[in-house]
Amino acid sequence: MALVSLMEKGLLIPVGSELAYFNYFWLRDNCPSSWDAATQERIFDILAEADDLHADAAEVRGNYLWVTWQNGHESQYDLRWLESWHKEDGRIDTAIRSRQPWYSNHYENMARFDFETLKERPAEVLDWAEALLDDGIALVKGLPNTDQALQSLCELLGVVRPSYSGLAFDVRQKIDPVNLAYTNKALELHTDEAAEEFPPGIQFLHCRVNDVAGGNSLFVDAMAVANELKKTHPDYFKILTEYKVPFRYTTHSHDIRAKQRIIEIDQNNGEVSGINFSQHLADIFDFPQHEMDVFYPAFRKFGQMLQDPRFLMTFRLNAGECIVFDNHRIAHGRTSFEDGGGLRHLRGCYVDRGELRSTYRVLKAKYPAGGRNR
Ligand SMILES: O=C(O)CCC(=O)C(=O)O
Ligand SMILES: [Fe+2]
Repeated sequence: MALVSLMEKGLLIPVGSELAYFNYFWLRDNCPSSWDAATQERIFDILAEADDLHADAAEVRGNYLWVTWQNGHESQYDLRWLESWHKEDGRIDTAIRSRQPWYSNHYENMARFDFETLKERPAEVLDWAEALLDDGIALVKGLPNTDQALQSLCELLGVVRPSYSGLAFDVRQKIDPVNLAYTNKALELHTDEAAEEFPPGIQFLHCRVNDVAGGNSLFVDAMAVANELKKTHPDYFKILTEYKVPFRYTTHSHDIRAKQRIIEIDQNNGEVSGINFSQHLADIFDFPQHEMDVFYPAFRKFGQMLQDPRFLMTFRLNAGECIVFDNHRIAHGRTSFEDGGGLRHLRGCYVDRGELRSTYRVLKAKYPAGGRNR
């Protein structure tokens, strides 16, 4: 029989060919009886336990570790469950996937979905969510020319999150525009709302009308660009992952400010998860002047690489299409369009990436094979 050794703050138990250590607070906190069956929330209070919480006895019986605590409570732990935590893969997250870089020729291969099918088939929503996790971008077709269509599409992924532009924003030429998007001017590659404390995650741009000459859409996989920068200029890459850069958005009634890293790293797997980039909204950099000597070359190089035709996907967004993309990972922009030559109207919304991942986990558990082969 496997021998369990009781130590001062935890116990040692053989797991395969190793001795695994488990802390007493952790074990007691995660006794199977700690969880409410209906809500799956913890109903046990570790704060109320003794400071010197320890097991009085512990032994392996069959496939379980039995622990008797000093107050008489008994816990049973599945040995396979303990082993997975010992190997540090106890909580599998299906939403942590490997991002696939893409380049200028991605338009043909971009994942495409149909609005009506998405509404009818949750497994198709899973594929859509997977494309957003892996590629950071997907095109949805067949949206009617209504505000509700966009709202309904967003709600298939999660709750619409407001931003300083409200619950949704209409991109069209306006009299007295508060930002460049509401003119016919070109929009440099950018990520939206870097001036917000938490810039929005998934962006939806529903093309309602597009009759103008010009106004083509620009998209770049900034992860692919940042990965390239890491290879060619590792020092620049490091600088852009460390410095926190001020962004600012002002209107008659706003003065929104936040500091962001230009390149963001996914703490789960070390991948580049996104960027914050907008020359329109970058505030006056406030580092000591000598640090500008190192910051500007890195910032300029990365910005120039974003514009490299190798990475730039350009296409025309048509009425009834909605481009959906990770606002952190994918930089976007548009070319200028002719003034007075027709109408161009896009309506935008955001859903946070946490909602996307949640939807993905739930659907992946229900439809492991997805809706079709991607
Ligand atoms: O007009 C477009 O195609 C994009 C608009 C945009 O990027 C924005 O409103 O931030
Ligand atoms: Fe934008």
